[in-house]
Amino acid sequence: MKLSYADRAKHCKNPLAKHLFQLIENKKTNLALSADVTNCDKLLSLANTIGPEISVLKTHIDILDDFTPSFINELQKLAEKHQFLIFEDRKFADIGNTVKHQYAGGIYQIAEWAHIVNAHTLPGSGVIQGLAEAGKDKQRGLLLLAQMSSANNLLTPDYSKKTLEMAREFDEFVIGFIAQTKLSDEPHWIYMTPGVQLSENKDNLGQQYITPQKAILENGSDIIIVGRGIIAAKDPVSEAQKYRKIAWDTYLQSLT
Ligand code: 5BU
Repeated sequence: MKLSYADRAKHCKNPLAKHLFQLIENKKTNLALSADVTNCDKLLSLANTIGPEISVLKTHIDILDDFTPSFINELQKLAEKHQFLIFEDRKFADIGNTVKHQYAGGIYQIAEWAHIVNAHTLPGSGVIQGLAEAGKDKQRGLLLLAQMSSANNLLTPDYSKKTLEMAREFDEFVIGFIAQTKLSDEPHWIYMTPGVQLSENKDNLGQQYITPQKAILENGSDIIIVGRGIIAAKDPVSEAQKYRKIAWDTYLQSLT
């Protein structure tokens, strides 16, 4: 029998992973919003209106045209108010020393505010060690990119398997994976899946979509990440509610 999110919280070494499983269970939402807009006010408005529906808000901080450090304070207030975690989709992919600086420093100071970040494993485990040096004491969590949603990507099954092995070496900092399908039955890993829409679509730049049902029920994902499926809809709030209900009902179905 499949374990509930609450049961899986008990298996986590990383305190943030534990917190996220509990948050999902308490708030009853396994939906993440990919808030891919280029303007701070628009992002804050999405965070405020859709915040009640989600467990995670995913950002690309470097696509904001009008970023200022005060924007982060506003976003943090909304994360507190609506109880969601902030995931900066930075996809670190360099040697440990460089990613440590990219994570902690620069104008964005990502480690100060992003509960979760992600990294490619292409450079080897130094990328994880470098990020852990800046993030572990702040009780942050790292997701490794094990698979991607885009057409013709180079993340082969062997690459995914080696990514899982690397994660196991650093299971106090790594909380799980960005993946299309679950990689193992170990209950502490969190699987987040981007490339999700209500029908199996594509965009014209290589993005490929699967449905929430396929992601959660067939592929064993925990959290679906939805961007344009919600933010490009006529009524983003009601669309988010629709995705939330489908994702949660599908999770409940997967427990039976
Ligand atoms: P969309 O609008 O739902 O297609 O947005 C998907 C988001 O997830 C977008 O921010 C991408 O950068 C991100 N993404 C993805 O689409 N596919 C992947 O494999 C990874 C990230 Br990793």
